[in-house]
Amino acid sequence: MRSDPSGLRLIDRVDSFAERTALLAPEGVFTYDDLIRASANAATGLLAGRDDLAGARVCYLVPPGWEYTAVQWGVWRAGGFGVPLATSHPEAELAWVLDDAEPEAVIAHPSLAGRLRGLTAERKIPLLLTPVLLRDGPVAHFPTLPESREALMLYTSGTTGRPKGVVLTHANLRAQVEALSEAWGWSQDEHILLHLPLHHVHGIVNVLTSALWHGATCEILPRFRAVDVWERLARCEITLYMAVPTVYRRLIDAWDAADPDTRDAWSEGARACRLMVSGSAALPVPTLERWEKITGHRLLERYGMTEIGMGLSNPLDGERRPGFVGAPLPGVEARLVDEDEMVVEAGRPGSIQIRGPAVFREYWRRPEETDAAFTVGGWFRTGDQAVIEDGSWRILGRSSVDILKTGGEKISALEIEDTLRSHPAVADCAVVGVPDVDWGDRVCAAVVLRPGEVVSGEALRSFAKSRLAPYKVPKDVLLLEDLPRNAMGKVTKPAIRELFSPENHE
Ligand code: MLC
Ligand code: AMP
Repeated sequence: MRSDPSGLRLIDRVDSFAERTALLAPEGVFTYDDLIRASANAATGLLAGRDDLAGARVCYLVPPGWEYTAVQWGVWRAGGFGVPLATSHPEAELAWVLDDAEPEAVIAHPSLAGRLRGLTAERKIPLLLTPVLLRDGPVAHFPTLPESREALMLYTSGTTGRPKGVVLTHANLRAQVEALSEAWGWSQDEHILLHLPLHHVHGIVNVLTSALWHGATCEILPRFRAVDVWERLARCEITLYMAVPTVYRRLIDAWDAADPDTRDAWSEGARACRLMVSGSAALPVPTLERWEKITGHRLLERYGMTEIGMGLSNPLDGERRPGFVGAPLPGVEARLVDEDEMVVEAGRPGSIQIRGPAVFREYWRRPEETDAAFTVGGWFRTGDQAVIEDGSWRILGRSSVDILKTGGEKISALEIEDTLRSHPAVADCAVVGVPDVDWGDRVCAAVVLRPGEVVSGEALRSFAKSRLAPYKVPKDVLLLEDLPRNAMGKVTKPAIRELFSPENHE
């Protein structure tokens, strides 16, 4: 079906498994040939007579599934730079990405287009709908692309300001997928279940792109529901499963709530899986132990980051120590350094730095932040702390108290504080992550109102909800007379965290 080599290995490999099933999606069942055909239609529409999009950004807001995948490949085949938008984001977050990425076009699924119509019209950006873009027709010739071409821009929160775009090239994606292929023993016979959001490396690279690279089958659920996942596992077809710790905990809760026969069927299905992986946040040891009891699987925990893909992983074969994330993946150089950026002595904690072909190129249009993120020798400063014990790495946490992880989503406390401070009744506020068995960090806000103002915590949550992604909205808001400060007048976040501990909180 395909006419030209693309220069992109992911696409050119398809010839050897064109007839195989690529996706079991909410929209139906699709082969690799179908994917080539649909993505050719999308690429033709995007090119609109040109030879190459030459790295122009194309944003897409499409629910996880067949159309999402066809659009992503279409953007790549046309030489475009894909910017997936998050289906959970309100207009204000989408506007931020549009203004930062400056796409030449935005693609939307009709069910989500309403959120983009006003935004694209104001900015005079064409809005293309998937049914039109994917419609069959004569297809163009596509450019042969260098692997250095930008492939994906994924937005990530940092300590400074609003989310920034992480630029990943096709070479980065290939390095990420190849590392996981070798380490986790991927094959064409794999059948992986996917319900993770498709604006992050976890869902896009570790699950979807890895499956498509191998000619395997990716089964996509429209969203996460614990019972749906168990029912799919119970059919004993799924060979690979990857999720964040919050999801494993939800699955355990659903198993506990089920009747004994159902539990047996679910456990048996999970046992039929070849490998189950956890990552994106620390896996609590009790969750690992309980999961092993229920399914017989000791979860393979790995450590990664949007900027680096996956860095460290427990072994496929061999000991997976609870609370540890293993060792560097193939092709990944990793080291621990002290505050002077000297490599620490064996057994001492330090900051994780990563180097290798999987590491991102730059933060989009932020040369200073990019420079600050890398050492002279090209090591990326992750901002995470770890220690190596008996050859295995243990993550100790982040250097900054202002970066939180809730349900696998990284968020900036400062961004949420800025949003709350933009409320006319708010004089000051501080956002903290309170340790939580379900979310990892539970996002909580302490707020001081301006004199004479009366606003409820719930009203402040609604205000935040209209401006921020739902996972950034504080779960608890505490109204205070003043924020706890140290002798220097600086807000003390540990003291604020204490205020949210159960004994201090009605
Ligand atoms: C949803 N909510 C969250 C949340 N997700 N709140 C905090 N943290 C989250 N992660 C909000 C909802 O909007 C809702 O708000 C309320 O919490 C309850 O929602 P829910 O229905 O219980 O949540 P659900 O939609 O089921 O989502 C939970 C989840 C999801 C865990 C399935 O968050 C998820 O898929 N997380 C994975 C994220 C991920 O892929 N991260 C990888 C990043 S890449 P309200 O107000 O309506 O009640 C990376 C690198 C690496 O980290 O190493 O992989
Ligand atoms: P993100 O920027 O969303 O890609 O999130 C990356 C961050 O998630 C890392 O910098 C870590 O802080 C955290 N993380 C990912 N995997 C793990 C893990 N297995 N254990 C602890 N933290 C993790």
